[in-house]
Amino acid sequence: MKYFMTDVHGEYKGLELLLRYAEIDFTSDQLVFGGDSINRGRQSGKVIKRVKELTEAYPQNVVALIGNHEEMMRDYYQRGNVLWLSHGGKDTIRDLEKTFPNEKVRTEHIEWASNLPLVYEDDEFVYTHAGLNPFEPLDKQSRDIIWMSEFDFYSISKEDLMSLTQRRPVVHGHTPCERIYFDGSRLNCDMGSNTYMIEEERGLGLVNLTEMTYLVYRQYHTKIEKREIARF
Ligand SMILES: [Mn+2]
Repeated sequence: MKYFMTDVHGEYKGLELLLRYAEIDFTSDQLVFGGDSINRGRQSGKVIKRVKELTEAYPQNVVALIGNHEEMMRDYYQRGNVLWLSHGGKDTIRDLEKTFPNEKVRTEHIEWASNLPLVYEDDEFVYTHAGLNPFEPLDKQSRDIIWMSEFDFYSISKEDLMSLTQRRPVVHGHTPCERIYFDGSRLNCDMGSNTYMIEEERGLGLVNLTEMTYLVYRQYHTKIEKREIARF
């Protein structure tokens, strides 16, 4: 089975419950994280720790990508750009200090999360945080793609996108959506974890790309629902 999870945004409890509920076998199943593990939620440190552990324990089957929130953290530590502090960074710094009291261990985790790749591909799908530029080769995409708005990404013609990916659909997150739809070339899997203004609407999705179904953890009710991915 191939799984995808994105925009966890510090929702450690939901992450754990979904992984357990899905009974993922990390020795044979594949799991890709689409970035934005941190900020907004309370447990960014634990999410980074868990995702890092999984990628190191199962390097063939678990992959993590960078999102714009990790990019803001990267820009803060590498260049002193304070944008991150007003997007949840202040709380995340406190949480990282709590989760990793040892400074060396903390720095290791920050550097790991700051240096994740922009794109991952397998024989069926291409994975990225927010979008792709159809006019740059997949292995030479600019860092801007992790900020791409849903409007810009979905303005790209299906033909241009499919010619870039050699007919593989693009699996991504970044912009919260209420339901996961597959338009034949794109699949947005961000369900608004710790992001939607209305708490009842906040969800974290675990997408099964092999079955084209997904589990959604509703944060407010702390319960999991299973759904089919809609196609149009
Ligand atoms: Mn996000």
